[in-house]
Amino acid sequence: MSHEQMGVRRTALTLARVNQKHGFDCPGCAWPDPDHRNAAEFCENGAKAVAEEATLRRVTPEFFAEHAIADLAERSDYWLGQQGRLVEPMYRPRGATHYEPIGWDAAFTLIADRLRALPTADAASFYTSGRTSNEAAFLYQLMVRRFGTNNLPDCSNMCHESSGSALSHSIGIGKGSVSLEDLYAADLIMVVGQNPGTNHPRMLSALEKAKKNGAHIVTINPLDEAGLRRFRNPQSPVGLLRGTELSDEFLQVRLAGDQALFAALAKLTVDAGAVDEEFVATYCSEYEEYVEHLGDLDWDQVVATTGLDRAQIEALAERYRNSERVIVCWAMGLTQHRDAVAAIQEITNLMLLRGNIGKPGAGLCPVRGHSNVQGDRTMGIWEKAPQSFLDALGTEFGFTPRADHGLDAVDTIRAMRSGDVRVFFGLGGNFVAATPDTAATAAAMSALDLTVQVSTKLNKSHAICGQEALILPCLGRTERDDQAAGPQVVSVEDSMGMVHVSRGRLDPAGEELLSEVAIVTRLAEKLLPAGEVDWAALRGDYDRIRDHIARVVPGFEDFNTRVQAPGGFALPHPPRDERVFPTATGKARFTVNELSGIEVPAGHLILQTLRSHDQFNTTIYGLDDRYRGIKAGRRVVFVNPDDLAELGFADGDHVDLISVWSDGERRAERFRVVAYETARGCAAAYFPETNVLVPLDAVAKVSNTPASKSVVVRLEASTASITP
Ligand SMILES: Nc1nc2c(c(=O)[nH]1)N[C@H]1C(S)=C(S)[C@@H](COP(=O)(O)OP(=O)(O)OC[C@H]3O[C@@H](n4cnc5c(=O)[nH]c(N)nc54)[C@H](O)[C@@H]3O)O[C@H]1N2
Ligand SMILES: Nc1nc2c(c(=O)[nH]1)N[C@H]1C(S)=C(S)[C@@H](COP(=O)(O)OP(=O)(O)OC[C@H]3O[C@@H](n4cnc5c(=O)[nH]c(N)nc54)[C@H](O)[C@@H]3O)O[C@H]1N2
Ligand SMILES: [Mo]
Repeated sequence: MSHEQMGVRRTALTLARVNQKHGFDCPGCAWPDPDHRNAAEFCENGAKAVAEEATLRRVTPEFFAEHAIADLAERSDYWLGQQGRLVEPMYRPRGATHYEPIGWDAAFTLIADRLRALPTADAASFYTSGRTSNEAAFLYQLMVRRFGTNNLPDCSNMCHESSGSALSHSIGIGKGSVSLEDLYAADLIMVVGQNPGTNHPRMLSALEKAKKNGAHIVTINPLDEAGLRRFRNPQSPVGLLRGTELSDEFLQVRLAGDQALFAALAKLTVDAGAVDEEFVATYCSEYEEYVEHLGDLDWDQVVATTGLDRAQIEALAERYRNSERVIVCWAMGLTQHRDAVAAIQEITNLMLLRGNIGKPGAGLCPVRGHSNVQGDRTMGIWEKAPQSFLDALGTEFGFTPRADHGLDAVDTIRAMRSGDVRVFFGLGGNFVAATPDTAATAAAMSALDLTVQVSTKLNKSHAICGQEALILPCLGRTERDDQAAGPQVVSVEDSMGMVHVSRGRLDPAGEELLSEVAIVTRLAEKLLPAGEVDWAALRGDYDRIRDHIARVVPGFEDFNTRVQAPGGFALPHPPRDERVFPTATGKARFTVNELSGIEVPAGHLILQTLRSHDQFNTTIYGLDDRYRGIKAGRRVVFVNPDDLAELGFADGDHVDLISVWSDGERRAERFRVVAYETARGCAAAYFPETNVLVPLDAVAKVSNTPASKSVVVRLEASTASITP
């Protein structure tokens, strides 16, 4: 596929430069690179992400003249992505049926005029997707805050927000506490609610090394995901290793059963007298309350909620207490549930019981998705940034940033719906397709006065757009970024808090393309009073942006020098580095959360919405899901064969999926049933197609993340004749 899109020579040149010392950071995922990089430290899915960006196809003004916006809105995400790279700024005037070309300067003037005409700065919301570089993100949030709002939703709100909420409370920092070296030194690694074979293929190499060093690997998932069981080295397209079983043990937990599972493991650890008393006494608070709460654990509820045997749980508890160094890794299988924050805090509780944090080979490892989603947060892309950050930003730039909280992703949709938000600006991403409740969100988006999308590729959010709309095409990470002071590099932060440079080398896809930094600074020049910030100087030389970052963000001192080091540098993490826990109690906090399962009426299933092997979020690379045996189709629903029999359906039937929620029913038509070994009572289907089923108000407590992995549905024989 890469060859077809990029041409053979370009493919070879491009792939050789992914994650190399003088190359660009892989846009595929946020998994870190080993110190001694393999000459071919890329993976099949990293290659697809690069090919998608380096494609030779172009979306030209002629294309937009040919295709009405209404026509584009009918196309699939797959078709839209296949059209190629966006190369010219495009504008939809109010009432127009088509996009037409517009000059950059006119585009920036138009956005600034519309923003300034709003009754309040809070009538605009500024979204970010996680590919944006540190430099662009920092300037973007500065511009937005200087404009006067904290409405800075980002893809994190739909992703690892639950991890951030849980960990900030419990250990005082919302980031994971392990490095790659820790993985190699662990005795026990639990991979919970994550499918690394597809979504973090380079993690498999790390797990393989950990296993060689003696780690025992346990996976906890409703699905027996292929990469973990039938591992092939992702470094090699054909697979160097044959048939290694990476995972030693598989616990087929029910959807949303993890909180109960980890509470049970904690209870068994306490009952066995295996608590690290010294660690708990020295570093933790609220232990007594927690142990008292564990005393009430109801085993019947645990078995019902997890779908696991008590004996299985006891065996894992024994393994846990006999392991000196334990790491728990997790991703969306934990974060996208109503009680996600509680489940992650339960994992933290278990880890605290035995001091599995702040020592080599142990710790908490939320595995981030987008390649710079963690860095964007560090740079202040956060609707509720801490006051210390706002103070430092204000001091550096001579203004007083607002201290109140802005809108996150879900609240942005609510505010669009109520008319309080009138302008949407997206720095990357595909808001309409990635967010829940597609019908409601699309209606809200279409009613806006203005939408602006800074993008590399065509997507649904260009087609389902505001009354006035702009598409601003930008450079991708693989491309050379020439500015006044010469070629520029940007920086990113991986999932383990390592910051390093990314240097694009390919010729830009079009002459008109601007970098994200250039787009933000040129808009800022039009929008904000002159003379406050020398935006042009920052645009000309990104070192100057990094000088500001060095003074504002803790851990970035001497940024320009340190980022040049091979492999970059590590950001401080007090719990990991020195067992310091900057929480409200000054200690690591045990947290009490009541167990409450999901109510599933008879005849219903819990549906999780997940990724196929052939997509990157809303970008669809192809229609197969090789690891799950699916060919040429995405409208499939995986259901346990026993559940199928009970419900009166069979493999190959076509069904509508109907989700039930307090405000009514939502329907997704015509999915092919696939009998599949998932946990009983659970089903799975791909997003974004199933986002129509996720109610806007079905969110995780505290984090407000859409609960897109626990949608209560029923199946109905499909009467729709054509596949939508
Ligand atoms: N190729 C590729 N790479 C990607 C992405 C991509 O789309 N394509 N997306 C990137 C992004 S933004 C992210 S956030 C990550 C996502 O990475 P993942 O979190 O691996 O992505 P999902 O496909 O959502 O898979 C969720 C996994 O959790 C399991 N699961 C679901 N619910 C539960 C539960 O209640 N309990 C447990 N224990 N398991 C559960 C599912 O069966 C599945 O294995 O990947 C990143 N990398
Ligand atoms: N039902 C359900 N919904 C989900 C999820 C789920 O598991 N289930 N997962 C959620 C998660 S974890 C996430 S992170 C979100 C993802 O939400 P988003 O980040 O909003 O979506 P993406 O599909 O990653 O965005 C793809 C678009 O980004 C643009 N793009 C790509 N590279 C660049 C770049 O370098 N610069 C710029 N400016 N634009 C670029 C392209 O135009 C492309 O079309 O979706 C969430 N939605
Ligand atoms: Mo994500």
